[in-house]
Amino acid sequence: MLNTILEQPEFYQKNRQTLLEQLPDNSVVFVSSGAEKIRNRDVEFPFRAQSDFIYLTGFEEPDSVLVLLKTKTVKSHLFVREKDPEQETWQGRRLGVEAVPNTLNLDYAYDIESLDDEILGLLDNVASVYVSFSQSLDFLGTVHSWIYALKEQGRKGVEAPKQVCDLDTYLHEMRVIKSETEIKRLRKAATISVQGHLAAMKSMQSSVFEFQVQADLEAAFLRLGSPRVAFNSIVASGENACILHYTENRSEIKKGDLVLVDAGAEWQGYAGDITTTFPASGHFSTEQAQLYSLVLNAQQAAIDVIKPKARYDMVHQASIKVLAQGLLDLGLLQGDLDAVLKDEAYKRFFMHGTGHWLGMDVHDVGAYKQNGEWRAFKPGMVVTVEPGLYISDVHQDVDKKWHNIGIRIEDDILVTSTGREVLTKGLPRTVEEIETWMRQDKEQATIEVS
Ligand SMILES: [Mn+2]
Repeated sequence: MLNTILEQPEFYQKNRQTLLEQLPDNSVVFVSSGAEKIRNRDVEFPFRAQSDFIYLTGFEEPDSVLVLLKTKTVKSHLFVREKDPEQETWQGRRLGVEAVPNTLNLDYAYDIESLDDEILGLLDNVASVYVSFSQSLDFLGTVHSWIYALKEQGRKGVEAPKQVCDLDTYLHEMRVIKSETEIKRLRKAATISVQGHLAAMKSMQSSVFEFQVQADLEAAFLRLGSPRVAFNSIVASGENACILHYTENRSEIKKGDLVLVDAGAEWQGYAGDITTTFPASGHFSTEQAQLYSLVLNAQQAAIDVIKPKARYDMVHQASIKVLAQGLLDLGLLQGDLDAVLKDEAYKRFFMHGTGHWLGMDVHDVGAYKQNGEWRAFKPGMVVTVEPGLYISDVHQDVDKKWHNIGIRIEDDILVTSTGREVLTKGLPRTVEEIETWMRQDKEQATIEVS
């Protein structure tokens, strides 16, 4: 039983076909799965193949290279690690060369060890090479070394490729618009992520430290079958929540703290991405509640603008407008709304964007602007909406009662033909809903225990 093969090989076959249809004749595509990385001594980081590679193969082993050739015919070639009983006993099962064609619906397979030799034969008379310009320089260097080797053979009549093109232009544009299969997977990743966040809130009954909340959050992901987190979980209490990518998760949670959890599960290669912010005690202070409700209003205003043909930047515009007005109303900013928006004074408390594409990568690929214009939404696009406010002792001029409050609220939104669908449904979101949920949950838990 191999765990490195994803479901529905036909989905990946379709992706390869759609990609090649867009490329000119006499083209070749190279996509690498990536290599394992040493963490320390002989311990490796958990391996996760590059998303482009998974998108075209449904396969997750390291040291694999996909070669798609579009000449007179269209052929797919995959280089993988050969089977090796001894290595597999120590390191884990491998698919092996022989099983590739039938298992992954690919035409030819080879041992990765023979890559440099085989590739030169495949590249003869190919005019254009397509490779991701956002992939590691190591791989781009390897591709260049093949072209160089072919050029060396020019006197023997070998014709080397004449241009290297950015595969991202085609492949990442495909990945921006999600198919039905992808939407199902994103929905599942969202559902598991919601369950993890509920577990994190419930965890407050028995947790003293951030890492204990993380344990319950990620336990829920794993229990529901997610093989890994989509990105390193953030469990940030009090002032830590003002560090946007805080992942240490080591602090003791104080009773009056807000706890910010930004985490998502992965499902069949697709990411969930949710942020919840809730009071450790189950009860918001006045200032926490005021800021929280403001962020929630901003999020709702931002979500409301998402529909086909709305421009991407309208989401951010809607959220900063609500946040800026709210900060003025609370006396945290001075002046009038137009001035605050124009000179971006709100950036002191809200310094990031309101969202990003979501897909196989949590910050998914795809252009945000086209020809200098923010692009318009289309059905099948998936974005996160995640306004926030962060006030800490960095803001010395701000009354201390606002300090150490970091709030972010994030959901995953699918653009549909008629508007939008929130994929991450099922979380208590308003101040009242959260307080009620945490109180009820405590009561239920007490009943369970007794
Ligand atoms: Mn996000």
